[in-house]
Amino acid sequence: MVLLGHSHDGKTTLAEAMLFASGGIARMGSPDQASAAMDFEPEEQRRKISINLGVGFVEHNGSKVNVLDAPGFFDFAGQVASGLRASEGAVVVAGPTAQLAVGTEIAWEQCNRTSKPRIVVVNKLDKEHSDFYGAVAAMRAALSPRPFPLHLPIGSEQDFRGIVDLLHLKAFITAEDGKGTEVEIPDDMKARVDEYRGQLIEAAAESDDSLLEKYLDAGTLNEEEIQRGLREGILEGKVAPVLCCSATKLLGVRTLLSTIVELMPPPDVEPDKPAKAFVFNTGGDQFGRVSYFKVTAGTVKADAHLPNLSRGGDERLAQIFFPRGKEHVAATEVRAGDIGAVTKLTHTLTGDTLGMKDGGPLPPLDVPGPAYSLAITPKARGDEEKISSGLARLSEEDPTLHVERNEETHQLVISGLGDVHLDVVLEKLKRKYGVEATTAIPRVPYRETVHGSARAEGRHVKQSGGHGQYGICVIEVAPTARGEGFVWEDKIFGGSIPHNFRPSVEKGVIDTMAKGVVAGYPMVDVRVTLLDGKYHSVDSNDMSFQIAGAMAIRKGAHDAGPVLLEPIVEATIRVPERNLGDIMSDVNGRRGKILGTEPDDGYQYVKVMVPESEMLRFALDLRSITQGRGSFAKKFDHYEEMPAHLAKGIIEEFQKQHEAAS
Ligand SMILES: Nc1nc2c(ncn2[C@@H]2O[C@H](COP(=O)(O)OP(=O)(O)OP(=O)(O)O)[C@@H](O)[C@H]2O)c(=O)[nH]1
Ligand SMILES: [Mg+2]
Repeated sequence: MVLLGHSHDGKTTLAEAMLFASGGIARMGSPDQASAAMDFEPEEQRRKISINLGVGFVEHNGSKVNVLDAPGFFDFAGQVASGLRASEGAVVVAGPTAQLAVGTEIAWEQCNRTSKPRIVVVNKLDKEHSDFYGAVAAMRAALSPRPFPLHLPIGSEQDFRGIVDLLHLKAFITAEDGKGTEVEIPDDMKARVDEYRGQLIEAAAESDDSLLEKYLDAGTLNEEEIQRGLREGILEGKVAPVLCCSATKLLGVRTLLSTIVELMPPPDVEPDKPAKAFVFNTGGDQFGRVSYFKVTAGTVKADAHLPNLSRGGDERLAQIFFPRGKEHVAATEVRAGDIGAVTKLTHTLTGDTLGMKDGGPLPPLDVPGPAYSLAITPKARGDEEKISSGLARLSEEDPTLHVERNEETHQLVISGLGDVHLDVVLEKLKRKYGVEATTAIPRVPYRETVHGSARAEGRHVKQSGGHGQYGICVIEVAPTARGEGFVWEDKIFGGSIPHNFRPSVEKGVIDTMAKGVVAGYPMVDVRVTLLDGKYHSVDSNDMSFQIAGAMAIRKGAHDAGPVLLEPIVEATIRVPERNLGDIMSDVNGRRGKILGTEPDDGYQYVKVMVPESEMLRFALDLRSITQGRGSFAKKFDHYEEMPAHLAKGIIEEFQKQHEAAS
């Protein structure tokens, strides 16, 4: 079971309560006190949010329930993907007010997209101004499938003290230790109980044709039938019952576990096949790297040797265990449908399949693509190696972290889902690999070219005393078609420069262009024609003509009207329909072009072409425009001439720095 929902709605606290209520942990910790089992990493404890997927389990009524605590913060959506992949169903944890949170909406969508059965828990019902019925109404107004209550709260706010179970028509008052005592359904709730039980029976009936017939005939269903209908409806994703709870007061926690055992589908597994396991996440702790796996077939035994079906090689699973937060509960075997973990695999990464050679690997993990990038440099000189190896390790553990050395800008660039994600990466670099780094907005790999053509002479003559230097060349600089690169033409008539020195001129031109002529970016799409020159039978040499070539291209490019080309990316942005107008004007403000839009169930896909330089902070702005509902993917498309006034700024800036440096 994976706990999903908006940040701060209480998933980690609820996981803690589930562990405590079922005796898995001796004391009830809290994310506020840095003592929650699921939030054990320092980066989580400092921020008081979950960053990694917490993995644990509880035993309840003779069944084992795996509890995965996903982070609600958008930057850690990769961990949500891991959690969804490893679980049969989701518990959507919602806040206790009529204000529907974006995170609840997103969790809903994730369940729909991955066809996960779900139940909903309205948490924090002990809080002042909490409003169970308002929360349910807000969800019913916005979400599909429409949720409906399975439990109703007895009392509200500080007086919230128990639960009416509409399926079994029972009421419980909960003591401080979370144990319930059965009581009569309070008189003043009877009308409500009737109303919501009616809704529940209807929902159960609608999930099965034979039940619907019976319901239409008899006007009601018996308890067994309701239960069967609910199970089927939940499994098919058509039904989403709502429960009530206060995680901090241990209220509704046992009833939640009972409901999971009773109504949520058991894992769909093949116990008799050869062992196969999917590594859905990788973490680290004092014992080294921990690989979390879900067994999809057969049984994984301690000390097993399993081939890695995704990247080859064998792994020995020396010690396997059931994780409970950072605690390792030793295991001798992990059966199909269950979750286990193992330390010190040698080359297996998140998303890999381990298994006997029977069929291929399972489909890889579906994580969001990179949205936000920063250039990273070590604070201390000489830490370059440390930083690259640390980042390599971290990106192996986190498939949403990408590391790349940009060959054009010579920067080391890290990309992830947002600024907080990359902040956490920096903290981990420091804590685990002892290296501190600074970041900056990445340089955009502009390129230089020329607009018109010009003739220029390069003259390198030094003949005062000793061995002289002599090289003079005349070239013409002109633009080529976009993408044609560099074209060299030799049109010297006669022998004004001997054949052996002409390649020297070309080399001088090419080397200078590679370094950039006007703004420090490589010059491309230029045709250089060697027209004329002079040489000296004693003083001319290779170097003199290289220098002459360099001088000529600098002057020629300058006179031919230098321009900058900028990379243009094609992006597909997904936004809620109501944000379409805002996004269109935002894209216009980024000098972008809208290529088209396509509706998708309340959302719009907007395809755009935008200069890369305008997209550097887009992930953050998109998030604030859509409150986190929007997402996008981009890829490089082509280079385009940059507007003159913008190019001028960059060229002048470079010249200024260059003068200051020389
Ligand atoms: N009053 C009250 N407070 C609660 C309850 N459950 C959680 N909280 C508090 O809500 C805050 C957030 O709780 P968390 O469990 O960290 O929330 P989360 O959903 O895990 O948040 P993320 O990890 O950021 O997604 C903490 O201060 C908890 O003490 C509850 O039932 N009642
Ligand atoms: Mg949490």
